[in-house]
Amino acid sequence: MKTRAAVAWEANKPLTIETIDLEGPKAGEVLVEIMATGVCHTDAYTLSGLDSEGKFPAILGHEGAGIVREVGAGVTSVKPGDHVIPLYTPECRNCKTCLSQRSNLCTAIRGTQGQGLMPDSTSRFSCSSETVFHYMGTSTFSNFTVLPEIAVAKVREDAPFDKICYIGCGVTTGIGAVIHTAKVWPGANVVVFGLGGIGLNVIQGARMVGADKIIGVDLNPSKVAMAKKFGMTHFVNPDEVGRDKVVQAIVDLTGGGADFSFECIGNVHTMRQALECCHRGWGESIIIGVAPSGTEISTRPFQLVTGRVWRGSAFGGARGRTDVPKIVDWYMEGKINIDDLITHTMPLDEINTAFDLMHEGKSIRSVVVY
Ligand code: NAD
Ligand code: AHE
Ligand code: ZN
Repeated sequence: MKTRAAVAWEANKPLTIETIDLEGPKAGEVLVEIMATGVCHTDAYTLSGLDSEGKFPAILGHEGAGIVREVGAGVTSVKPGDHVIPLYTPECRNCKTCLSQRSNLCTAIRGTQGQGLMPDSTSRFSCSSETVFHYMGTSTFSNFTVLPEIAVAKVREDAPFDKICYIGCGVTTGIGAVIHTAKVWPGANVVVFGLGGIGLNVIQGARMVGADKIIGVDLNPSKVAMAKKFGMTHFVNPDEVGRDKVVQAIVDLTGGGADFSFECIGNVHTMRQALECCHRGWGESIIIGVAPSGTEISTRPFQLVTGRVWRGSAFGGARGRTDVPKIVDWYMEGKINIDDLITHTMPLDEINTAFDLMHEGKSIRSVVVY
């Protein structure tokens, strides 16, 4: 079939809207009509050329919601008409990792996904006979996309696509990192580096679990009002306190250091600060931000010897097919706020504006509605 998609032909070039060819679903796969997709900083990261797995030409996008239109042979868990959220972290429930119940990082299709291909090592997308690669197994910047059955979460049908698409990455990543990865306890002091589409969901998650102080760190003071609305109690602007004094400012604010910190920027310098502002003996720092390939984190080993813990979180530690429908329910029950974080909505033709707004620090989340 033909479908409209925003194609990334090469790094650092605007996406162009094309009519492309899409092959139908093979065994174990489903065809999904994407109704809406968010634009996450990770899409911009890959478009920047700094992602070691970035392949071009590709159809980016990993924060979508849509409707199953066709299923391939053997598909049993969804049917045409079902509403779904694509999962860049699938849940096969059969691999060593899924069976371990210790991690959400399902390995069933991770190898081909990182190569921009479907599990049979081919692409379903092409444009004028040229292969176009998939991205994160989802490619939600295409109106229609093909996904493995294990990479869709079936969700309730009364939930609005233009809001729940954000659960496909940012909402789940931020709230999940608090509840699944860090297991933040009531009364904990929490620090959030980066008050963007992810960090604000960490703040919302921290407030949900009853954190005490929730300290935000960002260079952009225009993020403060929204962060306060979601639960931030204190703000640290590195340009005001001095970039080399951020750790001390947080240690002072928390009476010794944070119980938990979350790095939601993707910068190895702030990752170090996030670790070092944690409380001696037990403070845990969770890396969420994706740093450019080739960069490395560093700290004095003494920081770890004295009890600080460095951890990471992908997709908030959430098991997609199990946890995503529950987060949709939380939204529909008014337990979490998504609407206020979606600051911009646009048609596919204007998708490059979403990247511009992100780089200019003017948006939290932009959502493309097909
Ligand atoms: P965003 O652009 O919306 O927000 C980033 C924020 O960081 C902005 O508010 C910006 O002002 C702030 N910032 C930038 N440099 C800073 C600095 N040096 N000091 C303080 N603040 C600074 O991005 P986002 O969509 O929230 O994504 C954040 C990061 O999380 C990205 O690296 C993204 O790739 C990553 N991410 C990871 C996962 C995961 O599963 N681990 C999921 C989604 C996104
Ligand atoms: N290809 C990148 C990896 C980027 C990365 O870490 N991605 C996160 C999700 S970001 C969503 O916005 C993730 O899920 N990681 C686990 C995994 O298996 O990729 C690079 O830098 O090489
Ligand atoms: Zn993302």
